Amino acid sequence: MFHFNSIKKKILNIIFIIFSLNILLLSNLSSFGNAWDNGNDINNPMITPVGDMPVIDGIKDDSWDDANSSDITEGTPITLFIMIKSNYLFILVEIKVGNHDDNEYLRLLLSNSTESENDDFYDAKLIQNRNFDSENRSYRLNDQHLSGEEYVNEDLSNFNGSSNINEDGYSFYEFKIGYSSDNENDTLISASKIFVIKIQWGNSENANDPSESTSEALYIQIKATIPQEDPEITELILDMDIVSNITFIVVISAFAIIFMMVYRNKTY
Ligand SMILES: [Ca+2]
Ligand SMILES: [Ca+2]
Repeated sequence: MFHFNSIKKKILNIIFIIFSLNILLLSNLSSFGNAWDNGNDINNPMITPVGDMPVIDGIKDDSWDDANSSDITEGTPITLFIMIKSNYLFILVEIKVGNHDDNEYLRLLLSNSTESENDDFYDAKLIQNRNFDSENRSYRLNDQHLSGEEYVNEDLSNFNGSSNINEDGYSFYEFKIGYSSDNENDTLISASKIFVIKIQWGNSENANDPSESTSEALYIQIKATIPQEDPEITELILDMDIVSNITFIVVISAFAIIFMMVYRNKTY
């Protein structure tokens, strides 16, 4: 009896250690890298509210007051604001550090779905600065797509953007992205859609000290009511949801009835 209790105690100790290690591992994973504090989970995406139409000038004006936001709190402090207006997705990224390389850039990476492997971020929008920390600053915009492991420029552009530095020395990147695009390489945006974005920022190869950081995945959902080009598609998706729910209930009920009939047959 004593021997059995001792084995039981050892097994319980091992289970306790495995359980504790799992909790440690999970808490480390959740704080790893450039993680967002909002919208970091596919089941809890960041919702895009309807805001006012902002001027694309790299300045965070009052039109951003109704936007939803998410923060990267470890490493470089960054806040991303998001909203929609008139079939455009607006994103503003604030990098809260005082010193900026003359060649600082910010690239928005977009997946066309909820998939978030590196290859899934096929579409990208780049704002590349020149002389950023001086009076003569300028920037260029490039709509891009992934080719191998690099983002290459496209002839067609489906966004407008701008960058600027405010009185605190923080840099701002402001994007205006159209829902639809003539370029098959671009992410298409539509009502109810959940998709993933990442941001990538750094100093270009021409910089004195080249660097690049990439955020964790940020799940966003276009959820406000927006006039759709083809409303029948949305209605069909909703109907299919109801149909699949009803089918599920019918199948489960059928199994329950069959099970009860077999059970009764066996008992009589
Ligand atoms: Ca602005
Ligand atoms: Ca593109």
